[in-house]
Amino acid sequence: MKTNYKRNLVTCALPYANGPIHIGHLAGVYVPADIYVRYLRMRGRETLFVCGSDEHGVPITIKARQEGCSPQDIVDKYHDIIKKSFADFGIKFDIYSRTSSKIHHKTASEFFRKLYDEGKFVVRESEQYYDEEAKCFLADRYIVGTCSKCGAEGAYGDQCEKCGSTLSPDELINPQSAISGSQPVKKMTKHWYLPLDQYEPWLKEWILEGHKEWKSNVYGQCKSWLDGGLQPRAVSRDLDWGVPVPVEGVEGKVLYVWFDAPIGYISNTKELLPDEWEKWWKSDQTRLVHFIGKDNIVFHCIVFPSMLKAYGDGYILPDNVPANEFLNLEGDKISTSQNWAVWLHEYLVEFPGQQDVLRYALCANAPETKDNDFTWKEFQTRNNSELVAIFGNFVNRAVVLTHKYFKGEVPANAKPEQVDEETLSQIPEIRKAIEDNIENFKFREALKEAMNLARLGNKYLADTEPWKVAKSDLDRTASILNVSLQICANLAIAFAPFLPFSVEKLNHILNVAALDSALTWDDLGSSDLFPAGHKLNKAELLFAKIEDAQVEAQIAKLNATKIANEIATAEQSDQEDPAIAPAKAECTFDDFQAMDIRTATVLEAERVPKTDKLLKLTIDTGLDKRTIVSGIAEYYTPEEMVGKQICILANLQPRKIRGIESQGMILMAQQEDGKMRIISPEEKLINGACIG
Ligand code: B3M
Ligand code: ZN
Repeated sequence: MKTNYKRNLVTCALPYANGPIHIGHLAGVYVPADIYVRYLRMRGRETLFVCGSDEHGVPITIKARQEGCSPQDIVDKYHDIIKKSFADFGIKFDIYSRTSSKIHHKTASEFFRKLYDEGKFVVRESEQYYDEEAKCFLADRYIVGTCSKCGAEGAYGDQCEKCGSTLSPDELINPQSAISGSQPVKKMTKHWYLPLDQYEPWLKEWILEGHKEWKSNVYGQCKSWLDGGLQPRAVSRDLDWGVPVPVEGVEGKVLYVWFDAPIGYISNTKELLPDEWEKWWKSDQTRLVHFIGKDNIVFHCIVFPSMLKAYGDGYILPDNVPANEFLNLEGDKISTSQNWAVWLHEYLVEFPGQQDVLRYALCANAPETKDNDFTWKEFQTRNNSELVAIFGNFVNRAVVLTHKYFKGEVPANAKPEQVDEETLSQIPEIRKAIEDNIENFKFREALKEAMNLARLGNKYLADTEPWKVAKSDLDRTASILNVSLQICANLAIAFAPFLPFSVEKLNHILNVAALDSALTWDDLGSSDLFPAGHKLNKAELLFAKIEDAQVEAQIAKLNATKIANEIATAEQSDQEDPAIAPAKAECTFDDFQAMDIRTATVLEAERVPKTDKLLKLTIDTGLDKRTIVSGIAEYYTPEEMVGKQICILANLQPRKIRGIESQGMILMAQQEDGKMRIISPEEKLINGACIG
């Protein structure tokens, strides 16, 4: 592991420009990265902080379709909102650009083309779903159907949001195009693949041997990908939104968003520093660090490094990828579509000027090692019991007392005592602890240490009681306040990476601008930061108490969201399952005759493992014994089904459900409560009796 780098290139995951930013984004990626960068800069280490909007990919086109506008309209709208939120919360990128920029298209296109020319891709033809009405191939997200794992309707071709399973379009029952509603067909298409399998031995060496220091959640995920064996990954898509595949004669194909997005880090650096960008990307003196969320690990640790390795030409690889886990909100997963989130632009309206409170609460509770929960109650407690009661209170007492007894001028340390030395000697230890934690991406611990410095100040005041001493010994009071103000100056340094707005306020109160030189990280631990006679500004409260009514209003707002979601779901299922379904279109006698409807008896029944709704039935049709998988587990137990005579559609095309071939369909009727009942003959009939 190399340690003596000259400069740091820090990147943050490029957020998709299809929605605003919420607390989950901030806690997982942007607050920790910003703390890290502010810290590096305070230490005088040359640092570049790069981010931007990810403006390609299916999430953008889906949003455009939902809102009835163009993808460009969507990214223009959200890019501005996101950029503003970051600026509002003090996330201070050197550049926040976007992947729809010209320079990005050019950079990504050239990147692809070089790999293409050098034969670094493999070409594969495969069958993909195609929408014949809309005349386009369907991205996995654009195919909806019944989840074969849990039976839920409305699952996507890449994921079921109900049970959380990762799916492929082939695992959907009754796949439909989300664009036209038609049934998609399979059609051949050609794509370029990055043969990750070829990079596997190198990746194993580089990560598993070379980067054992990575966070265990990151290392662990990489290890399980590598142990599972890597497959070639398609780097192009049949879509019309993105960076066009730069190959002559190829149309209607773009680079896969996960191919172009990480190149965005490079493009954005180029945009900012057209003449110097290579020093940041192609020098072994640069330390590259990617801050991301856990769902992006494979792309930043495996795919992008393989792309860079394939490209060669001196590109560096990430030295660390400190990914965080997820933040939940009041016990539930944050969800943009369910509006289950705290949006930054809304927070700012409701808690104006209180960005640092959120930065503090999110860092103190950051999901560094496991998923964590944000609650408004905890937010209030963090503010009232820590920021207000510890940090703010200490600073306020020190400054107010200095105004009271010494006209706001730092008094000379006229009468030192041992307790002063004992107190001050702890600051360098706290500094060391903050440094070690930040360098190891343990921002929660680092923040705790900074707060311990404020605790130390409070304890010192409680032990020395200057307000009492002042009655008899002004020299000793002078010393106590001198020490207290030195601690205040140290707090202004220690908290600077975490709470930039409050530290700016504190610096103003302490009149740091009037010092000969600004406070730097190297000053942290010094007990000599203010000369005697240094004039302070007026005392002001650093933090304001958050009242019960404020957090109750937030909780009420979330409850309203929950109720609205429940009503929407209920309405949707009402629409989907009306008690009396509308009449269907006319059919011909031939259509009817074509259906082979018969009686059959259930011989065996069992639940399909890991599903709520599916039963696997073995039935006697009179013609044969066969298997039918049916979504009736919600209405009948396996025991109830065995021995029942039922009606089946016997000549329905067989299809695989959860890997089991289902040969037919059981006839059922829906009741007004939505429950399904099987249709059984009134009296026992022979099996195989034709119904018609
Ligand atoms: N836009 C994904 C995400 O927000 C993505 C990150 C790209 S980083 C190159 O999860
Ligand atoms: Zn499911």
